[in-house]
Amino acid sequence: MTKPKLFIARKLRDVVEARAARDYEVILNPEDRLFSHDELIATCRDVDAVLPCHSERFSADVIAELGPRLKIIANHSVGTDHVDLAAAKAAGIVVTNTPDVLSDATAEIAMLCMLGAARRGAEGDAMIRAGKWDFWSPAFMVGRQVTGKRFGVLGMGRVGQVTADRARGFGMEVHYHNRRRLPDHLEKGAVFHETLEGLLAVSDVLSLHCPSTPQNAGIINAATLAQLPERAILVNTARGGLVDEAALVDALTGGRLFAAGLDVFQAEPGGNPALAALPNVFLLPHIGSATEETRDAMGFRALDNLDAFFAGVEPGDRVA
Ligand code: 8YV
Repeated sequence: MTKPKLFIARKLRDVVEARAARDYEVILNPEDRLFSHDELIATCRDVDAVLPCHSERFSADVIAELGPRLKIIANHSVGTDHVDLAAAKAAGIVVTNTPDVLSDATAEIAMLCMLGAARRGAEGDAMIRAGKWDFWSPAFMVGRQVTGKRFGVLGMGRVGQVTADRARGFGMEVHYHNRRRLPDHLEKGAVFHETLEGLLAVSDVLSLHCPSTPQNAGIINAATLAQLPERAILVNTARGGLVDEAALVDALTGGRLFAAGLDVFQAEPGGNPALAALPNVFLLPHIGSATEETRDAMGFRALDNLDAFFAGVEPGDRVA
């Protein structure tokens, strides 16, 4: 039987690529570079399946060019905002994602962002590396303690719930806003706020875990930042598009916010130079799921979805 032809859009872990090569005729991207719009179309037109990351944008105009051969986009990501799901559905292309397996890794990065922001991790690291640590006093580099503070979760899905568990481990009181209230066994005593405003008012730390949809674009902006408690901390490990970065810069420079811990940006790769210029921002380059364990699990999960599809079974993680 001929193997389906699969384009693996970015470099994956060797074990994942080896399993893929066993069951598929694999096209790799050995230089691991971001394909242009035209290259993506040309490559995907000639395969039965593609396994992309969040970096490959399958907009409606890309999907319109893909022709009859491509049958499935098996994402190596939980987020699917890089794929126009309606266009894929209309074109008869199945779309899957990789939920659950990255929740722990992303929750760890959210804690790193929170602590890096609260305890001035970036500032301290930069000072020593620059050879500028020439002073110490009890008044030096004083941050904010998170223990006993209120941890606000915007979007209490899988990642939000695991992140809330980690925050509980730091003795924080969990609050959340979500489309629906969770059942008791998932809520675990967290305080549900029916409105975003209700959550903002109590979030000493606000951590974003909602999907990036057109409705959520810029949901954290000058008006919403102004509703946080004085000197709150913003953590974003979800998507850069959720935050109006110019408003965030203003809130951080004006002292309205104490600090921010950010793993995602509107412009990636690269980030935002105005944010990078501020001492009270802890920055990471979109590495929420970047652990050996999680990257293996994500790769295998994407291959499980492909295997199911080509065996004529409904993939477990179908989103369109
Ligand atoms: C990835 C992500 O880093 O899952 C997501 O939505 O943003 C990240 O986990 C990425 O897409 C890895 O392929």
